[in-house]
Amino acid sequence: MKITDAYVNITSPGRNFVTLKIVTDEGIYGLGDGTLNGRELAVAAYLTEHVIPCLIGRDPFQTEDIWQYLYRGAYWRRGPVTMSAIAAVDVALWDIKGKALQTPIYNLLGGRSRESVMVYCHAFGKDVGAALEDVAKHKEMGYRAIRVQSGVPGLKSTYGVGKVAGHYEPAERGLPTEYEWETEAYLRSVPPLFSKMRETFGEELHLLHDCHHRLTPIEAARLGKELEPFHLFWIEDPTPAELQEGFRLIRQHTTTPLAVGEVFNSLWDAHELIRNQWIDYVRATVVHAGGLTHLKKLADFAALYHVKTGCHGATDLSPVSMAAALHFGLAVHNFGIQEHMPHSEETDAVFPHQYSYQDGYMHPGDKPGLGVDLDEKLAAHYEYQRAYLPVNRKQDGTLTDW
Ligand code: KDG
Ligand code: MG
Repeated sequence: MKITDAYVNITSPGRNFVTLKIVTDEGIYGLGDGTLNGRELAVAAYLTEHVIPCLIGRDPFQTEDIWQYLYRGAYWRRGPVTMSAIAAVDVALWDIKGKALQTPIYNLLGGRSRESVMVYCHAFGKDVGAALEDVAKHKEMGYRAIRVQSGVPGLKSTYGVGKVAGHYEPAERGLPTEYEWETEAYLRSVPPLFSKMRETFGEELHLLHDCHHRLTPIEAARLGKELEPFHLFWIEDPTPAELQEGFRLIRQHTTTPLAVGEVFNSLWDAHELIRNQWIDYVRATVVHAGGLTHLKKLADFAALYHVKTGCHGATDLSPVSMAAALHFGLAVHNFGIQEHMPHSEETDAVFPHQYSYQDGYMHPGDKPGLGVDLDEKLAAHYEYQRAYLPVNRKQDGTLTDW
């Protein structure tokens, strides 16, 4: 089998998605997601200008060699644009492989290690009362694990809390929105939020929280310690992880489990975190971390150190990535949990898919390959719209992590 053509589709059914389609001489095609929120066209150009010309004529079964060719062969390594482009190619090739062999991708990654994949959803509210209502609603929908974010008294906006109830989409059209931040107010607000959650919902429900890179290690240590009585499943991205050693300090002070890595692009971003057992869950995703070929290596490395997966699954990852994540989650032994932020109806219509949700668990379906398609005609109705993630400033005007 040979690759005869490949092209990038950019569509915006409510939000932007970049999809790579790779076509072969046997008529089988594969899809890969290359969406990088707020920087979509950089990945599209990287693919169109630099990657696609190198793919034509290659054997799509050579996932390892093509991965190495695009990674090592480029000389310039890593970074979100490069690694998302490589991921798009890699996932599309696995899709082709599965279709050619008439088997779902999870069978090519080791087969089923479980019946289905536990997912966590997002609940939020402008205050504790509204967050309680939203958690109750999601519990009713069958979720066993719920991420909880709430507004911070004194701040006009904060990460994870939508302007309207029930809907949160961080990227906004136009130039970046500015959010406001004050660490002390945030740190004061989180423990009472989770105290109320436990008091209301008991111990069984898994509760998660995303700090979204906003704390220093010692502030994160304080938060982790104060949350210990409420037995969280994890706190996520407590501090920016460029300095992997920062997690040593957090770890020395708290038994609250730590998850990190939605912005990671490779195993090397998590190498020290895993090797030193400073984290419990690694959140790197199939799209931003070089595809299934690389993520499988990362997961296998993490398994040696009792670190589990907890892959990113926000709506800026297209249904193509969601399907890939579910095949991966069904197969890898050290699966922990998968994030699930359901896509809009418009997005689901553009990407018809086999995966399904039931009672807090998801399944990728048993169709050969990924089990996702792209309706190109429908996609053409939704033109790309420039959008950005917000930026964040402290109350004195200093730019800080969003
Ligand atoms: O594009 C940025 C989002 O994917 C991110 O803000 C979502 O932190 C996030 C999460 O945990 O889903
Ligand atoms: Mg996050």
